[in-house]
Amino acid sequence: MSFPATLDYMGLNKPVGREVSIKGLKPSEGSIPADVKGVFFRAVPDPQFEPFFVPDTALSDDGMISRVLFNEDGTVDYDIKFVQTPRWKAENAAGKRLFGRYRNPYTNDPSVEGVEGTVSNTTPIWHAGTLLMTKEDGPAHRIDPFTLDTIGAYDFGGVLKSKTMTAHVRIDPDTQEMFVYGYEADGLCSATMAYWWTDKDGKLVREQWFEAPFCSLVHDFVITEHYAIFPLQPTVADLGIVKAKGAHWIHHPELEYHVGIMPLRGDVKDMRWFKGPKGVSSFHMMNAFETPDGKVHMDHHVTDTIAFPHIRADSGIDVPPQKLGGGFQRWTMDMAAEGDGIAVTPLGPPGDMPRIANADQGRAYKQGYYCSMNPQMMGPPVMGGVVGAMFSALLRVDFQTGAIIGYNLPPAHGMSETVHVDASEPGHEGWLVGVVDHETGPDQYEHAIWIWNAGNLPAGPVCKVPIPTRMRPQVHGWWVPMKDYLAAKAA
Ligand code: V55
Ligand code: FE
Repeated sequence: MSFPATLDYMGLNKPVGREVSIKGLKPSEGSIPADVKGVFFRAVPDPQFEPFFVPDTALSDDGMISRVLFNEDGTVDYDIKFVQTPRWKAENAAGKRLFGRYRNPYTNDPSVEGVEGTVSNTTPIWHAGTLLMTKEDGPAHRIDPFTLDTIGAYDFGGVLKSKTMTAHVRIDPDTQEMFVYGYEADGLCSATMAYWWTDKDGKLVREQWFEAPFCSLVHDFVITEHYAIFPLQPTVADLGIVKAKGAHWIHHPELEYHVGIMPLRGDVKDMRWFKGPKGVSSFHMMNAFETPDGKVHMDHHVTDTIAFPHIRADSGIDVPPQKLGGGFQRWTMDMAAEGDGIAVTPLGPPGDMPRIANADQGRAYKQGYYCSMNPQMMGPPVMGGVVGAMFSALLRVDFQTGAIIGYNLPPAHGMSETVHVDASEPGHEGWLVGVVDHETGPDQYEHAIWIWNAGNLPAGPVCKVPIPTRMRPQVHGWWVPMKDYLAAKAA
């Protein structure tokens, strides 16, 4: 197969496409903390076949579900399999790519008309013993957590009406209810959004639809104790453009970032829309919380314009990656006052892939973690991943002191998003577990799982477990403690 010579398919992003199973791995340095027993599920995009619409984007690569199992005996097992979506099956049977441009059915091979086109490549979600692979443009696909085989599209027991489900859900730490949404809920480029939640057992409680101010790329959302918050970046889908075989997303520098806020278990008719700065973008929210003065605060990673180079190109926005401004920001919306303004407070340097302890979801919190770039990097970043460059630093934000300190990866190292693992020891912040890639030579990579003490990142990793196979960069991950994993097995 010959993939195009673009960053989407070169270097670390070179397609691997191999299902592997490796058992009994051991640390090369340090030892695995006793708290780290369970499963690190990872979503890894990897294309089966080369695209015929060029340039394509890594966002369209087929989803693979990867499992890093931290066994009771201190060994680690590594497995990865393709998510067998209808699209994967159709293309596998044809022996070639049939779907064209990113989320543009008008560029597909006619043989796949009506075939679901999602690749489920973004986040593995675990709730109530059910494992899902998700992507925001279609239904989730249910995965057997033990065989990693695909069970099929998931519609919450036949009741969900939305045609799409986000890759970013939120789980209330007190009730274990799962809060979910979908955009383009009733069809391509529609501004209709769906919002639903389930009880702790995964049973859908209520699904509602509402009209958003525009069809936005709503990649993540966030909850507080009493509110659901929908962040609509000014990145817009237009059916006319898509029908003309154009881009799904056009970023609009003149349009305000909109934030919709409604009661968490309430009615969509009570949605209130706030307006932030024009033309800015953000994909991931670290957290949100309320203060007694009636304000809602949302912490997220903002860029001055859209972070994806292909969307900038399609939107006629000429900003090279190194000129992309932005930072970690707190946006505050006043629910006790009239008006639609948003107050912006800078919190820290640019980055992405925020993580918090599950118990802090939606509550005032003391610390959070995210990936960033090493400011003293010697040499270029390791190229790879969906935006083209891997992260090279892991930061801890202390919200009480405002201090942000962390750990810089050595030169020629890059990392994907971590997962947070709780500690049993009271007062211990827990652990961060992630994959680190080392570029050992031109087109040569070594990969390992690294584990950090979340409360002491500058000390460096406490443990490294080499994974002796070529790994493609991950998007998001999910941690499942061993007792939850085994309970699902018994079910
Ligand atoms: C993102 C990722 C996607 C996607 C849309 O990280 C946005 C943002 C991996 O797929 O389809
Ligand atoms: Fe995401």
